[in-house]
Amino acid sequence: MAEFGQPAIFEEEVDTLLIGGGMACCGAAFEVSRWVEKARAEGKDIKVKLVDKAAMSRSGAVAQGLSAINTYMGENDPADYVRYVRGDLMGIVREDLVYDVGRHVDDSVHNFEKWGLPIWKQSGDEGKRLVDGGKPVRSGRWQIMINGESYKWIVAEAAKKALGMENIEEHVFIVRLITDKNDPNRIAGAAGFSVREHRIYIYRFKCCLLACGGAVNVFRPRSVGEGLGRAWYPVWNAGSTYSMAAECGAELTMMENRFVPARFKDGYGPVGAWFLLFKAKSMNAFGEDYQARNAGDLKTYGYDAYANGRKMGTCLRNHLMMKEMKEGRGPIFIDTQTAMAKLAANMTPEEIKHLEAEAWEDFLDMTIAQCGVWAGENIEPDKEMSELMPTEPYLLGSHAGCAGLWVSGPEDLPGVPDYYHWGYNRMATVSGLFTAGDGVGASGHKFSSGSHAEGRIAGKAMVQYVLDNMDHKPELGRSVDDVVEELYRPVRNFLEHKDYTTAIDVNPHYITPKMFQLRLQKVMDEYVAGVSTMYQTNKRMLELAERKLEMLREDSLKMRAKDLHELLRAWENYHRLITAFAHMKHIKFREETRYPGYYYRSDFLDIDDDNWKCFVNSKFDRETGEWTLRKVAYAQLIKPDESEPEGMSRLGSDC
Ligand code: SFD
Ligand code: AMP
Repeated sequence: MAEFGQPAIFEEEVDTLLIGGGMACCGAAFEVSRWVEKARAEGKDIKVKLVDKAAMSRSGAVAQGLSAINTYMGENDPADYVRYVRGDLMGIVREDLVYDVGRHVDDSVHNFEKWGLPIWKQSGDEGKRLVDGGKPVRSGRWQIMINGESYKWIVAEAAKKALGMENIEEHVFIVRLITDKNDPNRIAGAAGFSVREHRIYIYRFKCCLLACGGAVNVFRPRSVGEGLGRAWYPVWNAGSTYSMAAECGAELTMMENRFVPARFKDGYGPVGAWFLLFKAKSMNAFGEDYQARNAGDLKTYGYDAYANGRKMGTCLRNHLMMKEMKEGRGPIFIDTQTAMAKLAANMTPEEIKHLEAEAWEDFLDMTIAQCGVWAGENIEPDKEMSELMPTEPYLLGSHAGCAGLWVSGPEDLPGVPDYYHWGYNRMATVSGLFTAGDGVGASGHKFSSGSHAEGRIAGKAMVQYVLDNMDHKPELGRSVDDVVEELYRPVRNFLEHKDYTTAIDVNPHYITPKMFQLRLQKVMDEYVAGVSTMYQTNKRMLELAERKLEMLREDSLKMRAKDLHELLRAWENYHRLITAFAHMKHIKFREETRYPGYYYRSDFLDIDDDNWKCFVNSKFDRETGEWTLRKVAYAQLIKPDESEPEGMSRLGSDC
């Protein structure tokens, strides 16, 4: 029987492996199964497997549910969606990828409804599905409201049915991708371990989908003590996508980008429904409209959008809020009670009761802790305002951010430059390595629905890859012994040295995963534009960060694992470290402040379109530890709208 320190080894060969069980992988599972069935009918057998570090029904960012689907086209043109995403992300996005999501996303949403997700309908259309012309309740131009506590459960159930539980391995954490023995630029396998039993899993495959979400807890969070598990994005998204891709040589893009959401303070409750549906206003400590007050500030950045009455992108909204806080006019409040009173003005008592229930349900559906804060602090949203706060930074590619992998796009769009398309759709620069959702860079604002749709896009392309490479036999570029040795190093560190001291956590021979994480977060927070410097950094600070991160990388070999839980934490933190490196290197390379309100290069405070209206891509060499960065030209595929004033294409967040 396997025991701690001597795990059982399970080896398996499949045609394609889906790594992760979130929105993207659920989409891929659903789509792959359709094409596998078709291939089977033609006499070709394709074996698919999915591995998730958690239980799929409640894994990933949608674990707690959501209250809105933020990307649904409906009556909108995908070209306008591209304009919106481009504006929100300050002008630099892969418009081919964004358009591709826009034209496919609605089919995913229609399927969610078919599988049982309740989608709010306008009065008169209750019970009428979207596909049958039912009109959704829109909170914004792109967002629709749902009763989404069980959203993930519903989407996962469809994925499980499509794949079959015998092809799904839950509670397996993938640590490493392995390239092919005969071609270092081709993917051949992945290695991970069970977080429940003493087992190591080694998979060989022709291609894989790496969709392990974004990166949380890279920065010191605002939460402290027992609250440490509280963050806005899911703490179990540990940067696995970016680090595993980087370590097998895949090119990353826009890793300087991050998302700093404005959230209800301490509970991290999202603001979308409150601003868009309930039409709440935010204000400074003195009840002033700080957005109007600071509008002139946008002009100094070269942005006169707000002055012209257009709505601005997410980071600029943050900028106005941060300026207010820096200059001592905080805290920022969101006026929930006035918003509710206005909505209730013409309502019956019964309708008002329903409105109050919706106000709570918004958070009960997706961020339960916010209700805990309200209850704990005696805040009733219809009677009292709540504080808003910009959170610690997160790295992600699917929400209002665009960090991720550089991938090949669709081939059928006009005007797409060659360097946007070199292979299968959503394939990275390493052959056979695909990604989706938070994994795809330079293409944000997909949200839950777009991530599912993108998983489907990747899934379809992956089946084609398998069919085109039917005779290929993957061979691992490393021996299984070598991989096992590496994965269980933290366990060995513990077993070899645990008796050296009497206090289990204090030992000169090892570092606990928790200590490692705190060290990483301190460096990132204090030098790489975290909350403690109000999101500011400069070249010198970044140089110091690099030195400290380099030392942390040396010490990563000393991480200990006293049980399987710590083994998981050790590798999650290693993934965070490599992700942190990428973020720091990219911020250092881009000598401008492209995203005021997300971070500031205080030595280059301007937005410098002449030199930096381009992508930044990077590659990591695992052997030497070297990062190589380069600029890649941005191509505008969708022309600015005639209604957009000149220079506005990079701006308008027309929600
Ligand atoms: O309110 C490994 N999101 C919202 N999307 C919407 O459409 N509407 C909203 O209302 C949104 N809001 C929101 C959102 C997220 C959160 C946390 C909150 C509120 C509180 C965003 C979406 O959820 C997000 O865009 C998608 O979920 C992204 O999909 P994907 O597939 O890229 O990531 P995932 O779902 O987190 O899944 C990751 C999976 O990987 C697994 N995993 N498995 C094996 N080995 C490893 N090493 C692994 N590492 C991770 C995970 O278990 C998971 O299955 S609002 O704020 O706007
Ligand atoms: P959030 O709840 O902040 O994650 O936002 C959900 C959706 O609403 C996203 O599409 C946001 O871009 C959008 N959104 C949130 N707040 C605002 C706002 N004040 N103005 C315009 N759009 C917003």
